[in-house]
Amino acid sequence: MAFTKTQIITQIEHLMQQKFTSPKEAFDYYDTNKDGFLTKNDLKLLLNEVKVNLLIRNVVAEFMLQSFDKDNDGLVSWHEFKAAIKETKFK
Ligand SMILES: [Ca+2]
Ligand SMILES: [Ca+2]
Repeated sequence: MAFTKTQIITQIEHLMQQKFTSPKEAFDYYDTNKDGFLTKNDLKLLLNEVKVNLLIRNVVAEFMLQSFDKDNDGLVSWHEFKAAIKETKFK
């Protein structure tokens, strides 16, 4: 199954507009342990909600982590998340 960063971001954007009022609210929701970072598992939770197939979820989570994680610490900070979402038209 093919997927691109744009397609995934678009899916996430739709989810957020339906479920959340702001990207920060979404970030806080998926940051389950409230340490200010999203782990790969947190991203998988998000991908579950945007109906990414279970078979590719792990691959997509890895892909998202790599494209969002600018400082390569293996975590997505609020700053990195915001920067990724900013590429969309989310308001
Ligand atoms: Ca966390
Ligand atoms: Ca990071």
